[in-house]
Amino acid sequence: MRVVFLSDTHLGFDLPIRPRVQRHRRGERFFENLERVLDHATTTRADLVLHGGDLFFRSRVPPVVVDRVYQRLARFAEGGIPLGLIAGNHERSVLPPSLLLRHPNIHVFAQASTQLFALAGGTLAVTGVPFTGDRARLLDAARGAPPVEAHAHLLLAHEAFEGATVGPGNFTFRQRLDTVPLEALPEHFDAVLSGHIHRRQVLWRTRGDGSRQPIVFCGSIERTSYAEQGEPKCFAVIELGANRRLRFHELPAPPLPEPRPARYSAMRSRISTSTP
Ligand SMILES: [Mn+2]
Repeated sequence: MRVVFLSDTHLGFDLPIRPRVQRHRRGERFFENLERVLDHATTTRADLVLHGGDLFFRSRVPPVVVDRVYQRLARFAEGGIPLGLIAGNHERSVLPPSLLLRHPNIHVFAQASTQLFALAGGTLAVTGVPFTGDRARLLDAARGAPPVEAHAHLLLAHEAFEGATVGPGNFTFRQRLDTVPLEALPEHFDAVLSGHIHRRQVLWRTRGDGSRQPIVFCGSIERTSYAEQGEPKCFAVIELGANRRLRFHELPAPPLPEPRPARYSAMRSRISTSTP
């Protein structure tokens, strides 16, 4: 079973419908990298694609952007590869509704729930939990998932987990109410796949029997801020079954342009002219 995992696509970011200021816009780059991930899934005949939330850049998205994204996802699903989605914090835990999401190959985890996917390599149970921002709620949802017979089990989430790092100063999430402690995770999940953390990384939790459970963050598909400047942007491919493997695939993401000095000097002259 081969699962393509992408997250934090933030579609619609820097893509104004009627721009008031003419400048270089980065919005199309996010769509281009989404295209690259879907192409990879199609050409390698992946068994399943999972999206870890923050599909869009915010909760109220222009309908033209919603339609563009959902039409693309429906066209992908038409190719026969199932697609599972959860909402992130940027969607305030709910994806904008649309008839396009009713495609039989698209599964939205609208609430915390478990979906069984019958794939060529076996059955895969995915427990999807939309963004909670609350470690107790996430753990309740993950633990409360009814036991399902399957060849493999995945937890799909959009949260911060203990030990995850972000930003140039390597800020580390620890002991916060919105941060999930690894040792409390149910042990039966073969892997946890999570969005939310924009830096790609893997955390490892050691189970009671000594085996290791990966918590995989594939990261965002493009830079959303300077905090992501030095990082590779990726999606992940997870192989389950006899040969387990995890691989990150890098996406093109040129460094963000440095802030223009012109703005700085304009600011300085404004200060000096306002001085009596
Ligand atoms: Mn995000």
